[in-house]
Amino acid sequence: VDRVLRGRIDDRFATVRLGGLNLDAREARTMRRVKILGCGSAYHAGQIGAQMIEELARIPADAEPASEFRYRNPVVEPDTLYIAVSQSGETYDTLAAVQELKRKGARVLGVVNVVGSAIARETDGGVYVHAGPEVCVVSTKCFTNTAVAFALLALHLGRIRDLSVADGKRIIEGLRKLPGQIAEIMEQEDHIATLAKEFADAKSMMFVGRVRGYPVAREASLKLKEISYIHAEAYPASELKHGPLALIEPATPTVAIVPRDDLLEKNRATLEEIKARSGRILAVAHEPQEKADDTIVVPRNEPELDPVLMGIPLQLLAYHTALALGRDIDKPRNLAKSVTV
Ligand code: F1P
Repeated sequence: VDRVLRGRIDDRFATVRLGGLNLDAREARTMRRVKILGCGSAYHAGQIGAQMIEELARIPADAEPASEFRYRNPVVEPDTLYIAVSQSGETYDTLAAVQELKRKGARVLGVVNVVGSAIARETDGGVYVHAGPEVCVVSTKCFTNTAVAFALLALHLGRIRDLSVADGKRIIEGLRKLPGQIAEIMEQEDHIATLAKEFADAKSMMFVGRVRGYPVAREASLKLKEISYIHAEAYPASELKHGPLALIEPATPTVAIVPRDDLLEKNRATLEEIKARSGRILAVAHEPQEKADDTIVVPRNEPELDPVLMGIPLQLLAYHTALALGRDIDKPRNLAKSVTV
């Protein structure tokens, strides 16, 4: 944890690194709020991060699209820690939000992939996520790595604020298991590709997830939209009954992200509500779901790390759906490597 957070992960980047958190223990103890800003996948990774910070460090935290934040004359508070998230480090909306916050005297950290990028240079500190230098328009590895960086950050803040050492150990052990578990998920690629062929005919798809599953649902629906151009909606599972259930019908498949064992009954009820409307269901869960037509089974880890693992099969689902439709995945329409306007 310390190695990553102090920016010492790779000395090759010595001159351009964000330099670690740059946050002393007193600041970390008195901080009252964390606000995370980013666009697209970076925003969704920020939503995961906000949940982790609330859960593991017990600091109120939320995420907001940077593209909206800067147009609404936000209240900037001195005891709020702002964190900008960006794969490219060049996204204009996120950079502009950082600059605006700095003008107002806020402390802004970055969670960034591209070394030496504009956001990395403008922030007061932060971490690189080291998701690789490959030029890829659609963020995938970076989304996963950013979620891991937030788990480390949440642990670090929790530790400074004297929260449970047992939690820290539990999460660190969970993080160690991730590479092997990700390999297990990748072994299901053929199964996921078969499912994707079935979904390629859909005009519209619904993604639902409860609590930790919700940012994953949002990200999965964005991936599908970005590269397959299939219309997709994402809803928090508990919001379905407030209107969107009307959209469920046989021609609109639903992907339900249902990891939490403690919410098993609620999740089952959601699946039943969808099934009652003859909607086809693909569940992403730790064990096969009786009410679903298919389940992608994701290995069990610590519950806080579920979003890290559950996003991966759905990135693969979007990829194979786009492939089945003959889309140019590396050059999706209307999407640039970094959105600079
Ligand atoms: C933000 C973003 C990506 C998306 C696409 C367009 O980029 O919305 O999430 O996949 O590349 O830009 P970034 O700030 O994370 O580089």
